[in-house]
Amino acid sequence: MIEQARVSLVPDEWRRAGSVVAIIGLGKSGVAAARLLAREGVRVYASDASDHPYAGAAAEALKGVPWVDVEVGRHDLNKIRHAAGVIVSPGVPPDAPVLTAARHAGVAIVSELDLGFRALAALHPGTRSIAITGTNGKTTTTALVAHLLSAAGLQSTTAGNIGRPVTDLAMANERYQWLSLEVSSFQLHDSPNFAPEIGVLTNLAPDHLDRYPSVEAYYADKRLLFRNATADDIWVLNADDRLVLELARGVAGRKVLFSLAQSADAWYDAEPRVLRLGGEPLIQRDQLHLLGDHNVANALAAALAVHEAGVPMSLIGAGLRSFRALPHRLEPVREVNRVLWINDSKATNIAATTVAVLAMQRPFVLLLGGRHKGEPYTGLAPLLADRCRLVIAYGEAGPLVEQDLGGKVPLERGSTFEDVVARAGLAARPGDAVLLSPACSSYDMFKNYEERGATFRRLVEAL
Ligand code: UMA
Repeated sequence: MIEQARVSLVPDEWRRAGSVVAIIGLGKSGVAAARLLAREGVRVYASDASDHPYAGAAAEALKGVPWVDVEVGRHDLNKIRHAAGVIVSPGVPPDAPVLTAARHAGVAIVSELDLGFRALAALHPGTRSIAITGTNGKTTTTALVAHLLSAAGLQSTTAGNIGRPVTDLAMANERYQWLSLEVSSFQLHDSPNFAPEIGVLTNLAPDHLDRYPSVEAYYADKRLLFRNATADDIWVLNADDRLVLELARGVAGRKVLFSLAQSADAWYDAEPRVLRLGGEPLIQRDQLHLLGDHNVANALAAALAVHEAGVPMSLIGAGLRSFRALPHRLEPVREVNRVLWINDSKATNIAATTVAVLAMQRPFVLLLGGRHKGEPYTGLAPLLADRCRLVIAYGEAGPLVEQDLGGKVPLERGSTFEDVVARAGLAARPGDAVLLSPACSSYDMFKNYEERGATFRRLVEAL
């Protein structure tokens, strides 16, 4: 449980006359953090290096808020060096010059997640949290956890990387018994006070190599999920992932395991196609309306987490049966002339595209490309040999995709996103699927993966 006595909402020195706290980045996180601090009477200098910060209109609106000094287009390093503290948005890399300047000046840097978690403890004592991290599956698992808690009649909601900054939730006049928090490695960095009652680690695979110097550095940030582990905590771990088990080795608390391959606290019994929890049958595979075995793993993880939170088996089963795929995550969009179009725009790395490809039960055309994130595409080739009719490589990564996969699988290059969808329509035959699972970020052509997925949906609906 988050204890009020343990942490105050903000450090006392931030409230002193003359103190200013610097907020770096004015996306959703920075805007929410600025609002919270201003409400608490803390003076804020909030800046974004871009002329067009992600949350443009919201950042603009902050300009009218008393106590907040907003600057877009640059960071005033002098103000930041003299700040009482720095709140950093997850999208700002630790080696950004602005953070290096703060660090050299001895200014403490904390994440927006940390600020939000402290604020929750102070403003909503007694609220408990289940934190979900891992390379893939964390958003679906986070949504599933909240869905299962709500279906069991508990007051619950989601926050964190899934979309709503934790600071925003802390500020709201809403009361919850349990929170389902998706936390990214970026958010875990600089979060010394983060201490969920239950933590879920879905899986680990290389990702974000455009930001981290090594895969070990990325895993080290993931390990910060356990930084405040105590004997009372519960850790829900993937028994099929050696890296997950290694990362959690020696961590205080009770560990419970889920598996697709072997008997565990929650596991998939493949022969009768039954998901089991605590040795008892939970639901039939067919009653879970999600594509792919990886989603069975997500369902087992979520079931185990809420079971540990006290939800009875029968209510977990009913909740799993009523859950539907989230937008942009292996989301069936539409069937046209017996071709199923699937939006998996959220797949921004090789591991995510791998699970999508493994989930395909029919021949498929794969749309692969966007902004390259550092990993080679060669590992996909053996998986595509069986059912992939055609790869359409596009975006900035198009030449690299072609270099890695050309000659190994049928491949052609697309130009605009409209052209890519049109080519897919021509190549797919009745009974096929068209899978947008790009293995790349979207920033070469779109604002974010949501915009890429929404564009795909719009083009598919116009077919
Ligand atoms: N910026 C600077 N200076 C720099 C670098 C960046 O000012 O040196 C600015 C950018 O111009 C931009 C802002 O910082 O305006 C970036 O903010 P942000 O990217 O942190 O954006 P938010 O809107 O606050 O969104 C963040 C998460 N974004 C990232 O981690 C990249 C959102 O996760 C999250 O939903 C939100 O907080 C609420 O918690 C998105 C994401 O892509 C979905 N996450 C990654 C993923 O899932 O793979 C980790």
